[in-house]
Amino acid sequence: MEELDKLQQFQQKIDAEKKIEPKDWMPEDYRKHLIRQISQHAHSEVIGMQPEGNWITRAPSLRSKIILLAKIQDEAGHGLYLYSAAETLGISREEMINQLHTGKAKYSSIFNYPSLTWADIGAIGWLVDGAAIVNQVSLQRTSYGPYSRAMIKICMEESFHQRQGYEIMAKMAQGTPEQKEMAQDALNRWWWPSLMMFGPHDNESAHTGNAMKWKIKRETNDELRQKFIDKTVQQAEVIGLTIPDPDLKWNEERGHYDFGEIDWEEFWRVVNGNGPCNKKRLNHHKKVHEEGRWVREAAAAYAKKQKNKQIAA
Ligand code: BYC
Repeated sequence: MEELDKLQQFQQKIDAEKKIEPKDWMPEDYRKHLIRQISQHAHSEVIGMQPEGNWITRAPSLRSKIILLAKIQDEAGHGLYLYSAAETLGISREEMINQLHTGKAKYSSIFNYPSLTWADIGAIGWLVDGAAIVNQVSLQRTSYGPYSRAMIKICMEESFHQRQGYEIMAKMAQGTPEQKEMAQDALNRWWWPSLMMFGPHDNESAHTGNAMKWKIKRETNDELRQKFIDKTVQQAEVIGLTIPDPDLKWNEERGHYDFGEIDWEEFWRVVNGNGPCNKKRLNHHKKVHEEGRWVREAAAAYAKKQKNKQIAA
């Protein structure tokens, strides 16, 4: 009875749009659901640094190099906020990283595609960060306080990232025929994987039911995907690029763009570890994590020393 009362009060709080904070009572399934989603979100930010890092040394100007470096540093920061938000739910950073390394925790499918040309850096900023913004603006209203607050800060930085990418694409689309072709090729390769970032169709999405009930997610996968498409089609038109979907058409009645079917076989193949770069991304993370062990140990030893000094004083 007591548990039922607590559950009822919890749901009432959610329904009244009140935030759940770390020390509040919450059902175990809510806690687990959040740990899964927030930690996977954190892993995505950190793994997402790899395809972009590939171009730091080859950025075409000092200005573009500085901007790219700042953007990648932001992604690391986003990962850290999110790991901290997940830690408030009672899981350690070590355990989360372990789940990533053993394949128990996923990260966004999008980062398993290679960044082949400089235009890919444009496409990642424009489309991948653009999709992330649509998803994360919605998550600013998520029911868990620390996650919601992290999203507010992250979204401010993401909008700068999206512009960085769009600027690259706009410049290349207005450049030489070869540059325009490169921009179009990047759009062709990144368009469909960007749509996949929003996850499976609602009727195939195992977690959406609970996520909507608990207001962890405020809009469904399909609703967010549609928002992203509606917003992005015109941006492509403005810079003279063509979205690679012959079925893309404005639907006056629905007030939305209709679009072609996503290749769900490809989506699940990538999600399940068999995309073009899955093994490379994970192996790189494992290697660098191991190489950084001494830094973590040194930082922990220093913190302990400082604390002991403070106690002694
Ligand atoms: N990739 O029931 P569903 C960024 C999994 S990074 C891989 O619909 P849910 C950026 C899903 O986890 C952006 N896996 O799940 C960084 C579940 O498997 P598990 C990252 C996917 O959670 C650097 C299963 O499929 N953003 O911004 O209700 C540079 C069933 O799915 C994917 C976030 O993480 C996928 N695309 O909905 C640039 C946002 N889709 O967990 C940019 C936060 C689904 O049972 N996360 N799966 O093993 C979310 O909003 C939701 O978790 C999702 C999925 C919409 C992703």
